[in-house]
Amino acid sequence: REPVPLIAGNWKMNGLASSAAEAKAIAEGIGGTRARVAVCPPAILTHRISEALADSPVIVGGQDAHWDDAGAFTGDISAEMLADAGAKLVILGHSERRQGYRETDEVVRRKVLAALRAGLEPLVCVGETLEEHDAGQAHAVVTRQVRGSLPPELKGTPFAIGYEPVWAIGTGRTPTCGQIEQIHRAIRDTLVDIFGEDGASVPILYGGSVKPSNAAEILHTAEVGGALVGGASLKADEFLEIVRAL
Ligand code: G2H
Repeated sequence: REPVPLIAGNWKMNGLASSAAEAKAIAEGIGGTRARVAVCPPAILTHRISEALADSPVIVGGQDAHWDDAGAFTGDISAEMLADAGAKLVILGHSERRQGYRETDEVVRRKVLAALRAGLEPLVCVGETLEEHDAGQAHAVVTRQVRGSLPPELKGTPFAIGYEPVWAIGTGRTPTCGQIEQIHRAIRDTLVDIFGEDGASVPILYGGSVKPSNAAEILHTAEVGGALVGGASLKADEFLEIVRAL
């Protein structure tokens, strides 16, 4: 089975109540795409954006969730809370969490399990730093992250991978399509190795400075099953241009 492409907007720490209008504009503009389209607003907007997108095929996602279901974790949000507010998906292990909050593969793996308990589809991010890239370790780092972050319990349930080279995030620098294809193939081989045939239908998204001007070429690269879009997902018209580039 071919993966169904997924194009997800990661708003990061951007957006206020007024962004419900932006979400609506996205829903109104996606007609005809063969991709699944998701927006991942800050957690506090999950409910409001879900309401704005009710009756639309656009999926709402979280950007992170705790590994436990409930308890004394001041400031944290559980996967169940995201689901309760209308989310269907959750980004886990984004490099901004791995770097800024020292999340390890083990932490990400536990968060994936929490997402599964809550019925959320995990979108698990991996990617090498500039140092690792320059040292020729991209392949090794990324496959190690895939193995370490994905629990066997994922077998048979929908999930997606986001490959985001850290040096390409918000920097305007993007790898060549050849480089993207190479890493995506390594991720695919690892997924098939872990999950057998099921691994072949997992969408592998590219993320890192995807914008209208480079979207078509990236989205048409072999083994690219969609995009995780940050900065260019904040304005509906830019995000829609990316969706239409597929
Ligand atoms: C990578 C990406 C979205 P941007 O983090 O997750 O952000 O498109 O701004 O590089």
